Amino acid sequence: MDKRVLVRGVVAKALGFAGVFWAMGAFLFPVTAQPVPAKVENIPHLVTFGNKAETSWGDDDFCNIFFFIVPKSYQGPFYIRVYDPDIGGEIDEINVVFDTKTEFSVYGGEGCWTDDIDPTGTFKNGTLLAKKVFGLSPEYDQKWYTFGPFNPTEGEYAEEFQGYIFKIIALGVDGDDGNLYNYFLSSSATQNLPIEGGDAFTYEYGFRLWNDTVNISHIYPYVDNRVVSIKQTNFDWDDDGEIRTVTVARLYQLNKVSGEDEWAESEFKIKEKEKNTSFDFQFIKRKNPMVRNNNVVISVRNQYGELLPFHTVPIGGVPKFQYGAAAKPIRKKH
Ligand SMILES: [Ca+2]
Ligand SMILES: [Ca+2]
Ligand SMILES: [Ca+2]
Ligand SMILES: [Ca+2]
Repeated sequence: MDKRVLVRGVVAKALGFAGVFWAMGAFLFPVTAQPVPAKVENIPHLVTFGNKAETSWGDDDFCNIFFFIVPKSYQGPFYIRVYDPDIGGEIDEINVVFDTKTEFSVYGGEGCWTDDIDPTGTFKNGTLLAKKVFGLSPEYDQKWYTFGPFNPTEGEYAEEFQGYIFKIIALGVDGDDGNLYNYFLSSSATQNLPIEGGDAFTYEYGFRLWNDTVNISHIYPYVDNRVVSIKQTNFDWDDDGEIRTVTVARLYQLNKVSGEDEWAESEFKIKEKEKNTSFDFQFIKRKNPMVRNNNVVISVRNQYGELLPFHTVPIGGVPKFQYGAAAKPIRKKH
């Protein structure tokens, strides 16, 4: 059984009648996780800078790693498409002149996920399936480049996701400009056609915020039942507005926010109700003066120091604070 269906089932049971309707929503309104960032995240673009950039531009390590899950029920070829893979023209962030190169590489096989969960590790484990370096190239400006076709079984099989995992790494290999881009997991080489049950996740999320104060971006770490406490880390938030944590048991909580080229950390204990749910980190920009071109890097670790995954579509759905939940005593297990 699909893990998120299982999770929904458990949560629905806990919520009773209302929860059953909420859980049914998964089947009535299937969500697609294939655009990365996903619609529910409301993030304009991912961002990776060239390795000669100052980290004050908002990228701590010039690397973004995403994992895609192709469900075992899907047997056709599939593609990983990259929007605006070039560094130049529209969308991208210039530093004097565009002179940056980004290497996109796709991995499958044993270890592509299980050996590379921490972005400070080697991160190129697994079998290299495809690679391409992009620079200033108008032919890819605001266009899609397609990696593939790939066969799902070329991925690393993960029982817990009932699917095959693939990894794509965006690495700044030269220059000092910002490459902004998006991904799509597609069943077509020429269009964005979602794969039913497909999913994507990352452990360290490097992205661009909107250049307006109306849009709120979100990311959704999944907190499983082993998690006792988490540490949320943000890099180069530039003293923009607020980073809020919303959960089933928190109306909202403010996180410590970072300034220019620095890290900030907030640690908090997980409540019983929050186990096996997704958290909603909300990025609410300051209205005046507005911070433009704000790039930020976010990660979350549990009490063991393990990174928690951000699924582009939250497992169990977007968490909503449940009024009255906080007033109920927590039943202790003996
Ligand atoms: Ca430059
Ligand atoms: Ca471009
Ligand atoms: Ca780009
Ligand atoms: Ca920033």
